[in-house]
Amino acid sequence: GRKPRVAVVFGGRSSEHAISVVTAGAVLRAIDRTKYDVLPIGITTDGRWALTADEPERMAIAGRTLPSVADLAESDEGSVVLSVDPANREVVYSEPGAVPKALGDVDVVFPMLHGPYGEDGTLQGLLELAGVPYVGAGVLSSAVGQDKEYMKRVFRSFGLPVCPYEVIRPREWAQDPSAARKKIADFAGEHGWPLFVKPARGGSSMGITKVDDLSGLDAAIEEARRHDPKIIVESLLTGREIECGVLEFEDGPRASVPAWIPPVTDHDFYDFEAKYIDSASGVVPAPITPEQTAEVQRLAIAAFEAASCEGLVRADFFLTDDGEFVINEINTMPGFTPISMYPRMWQESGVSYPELVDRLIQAALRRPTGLR
Ligand code: G1L
Repeated sequence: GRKPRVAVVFGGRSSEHAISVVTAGAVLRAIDRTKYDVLPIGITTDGRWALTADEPERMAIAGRTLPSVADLAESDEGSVVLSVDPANREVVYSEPGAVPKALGDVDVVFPMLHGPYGEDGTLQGLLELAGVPYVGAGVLSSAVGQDKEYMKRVFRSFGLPVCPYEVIRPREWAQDPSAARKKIADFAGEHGWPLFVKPARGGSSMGITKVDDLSGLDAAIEEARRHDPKIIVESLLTGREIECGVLEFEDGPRASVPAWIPPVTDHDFYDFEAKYIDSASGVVPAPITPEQTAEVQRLAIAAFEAASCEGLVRADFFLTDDGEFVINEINTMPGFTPISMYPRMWQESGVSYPELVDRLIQAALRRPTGLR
């Protein structure tokens, strides 16, 4: 029969636009063209959907130039609008004001967008409405994975160990900042300084400040609130950062060989660039005992199940100095270039990058649409 058609959706209205383009290039290169047809669909930084050339070699960093969908768009204007017709799952293409023309069916979408409107469940909801299967996390797990508060609530309710935290909601800060300040001071009194002040939602590490005492608190809250009006305060855990990949196989989720992320010297913590670009610094397999490996793999699969994940997740932990694992967060759309931690952990577990991409597409194709 005909080959399944995979639409790779990438770019988007995010500061990580170029990372998404580079990663989509690697995925396009890895997809087995004897098995699948591909339809690359870019989203420009101003939110327009555009068909792009199937030319992964143009989707790399060239000298000092970052790739962008605007440069790849096949339309001169870059003003192509795409939608999926729910009646027949057909991708519809139209210049604004022109008669839409059909591009043919799409069997599965590979979403590769960072942050709001891509990673948070909204694109996943659009695809649910259209009845098109897609790779990776669904609406609920995507949304849980984007909200550090609800992530902790879900993990805690499933018996997973989480670090102490406190939340300042938008209205609390707007109506009584001194009460909010006191809440955090009391938290520090109980759990000690320093604290991390973070935007509660949004995947990247931007807007995060380490605070050593009360004098730095207001500036850190204001900085986090520039990214998200809801903020979360967490106590600093001393110990080692350990990550573990989970991948859905035919018979259910399996955990990868874990990795150790050594502390970075020139950054205060494992930040944005470190996460996506310098991930070569991660050590795979993590230098931990076989018992600790088994334990973190068990916890990673438990986190995947607790958040009702599908396809894949990267689960990030602290291994405290007293030998206890604490789950820090899950990432439903982890860094995904061939040198990123998630693909490297699976490589070390015997799953190559092309096999990983194929397994994700197969898992999406197996999945029923609608309630599951
Ligand atoms: F679809 C998957 F497999 F779930 C998937 C999608 C996107 C995994 C990883 C990613 N990652 C990215 O798109 C990105 C890190 C390049 C930007 Cl969010």
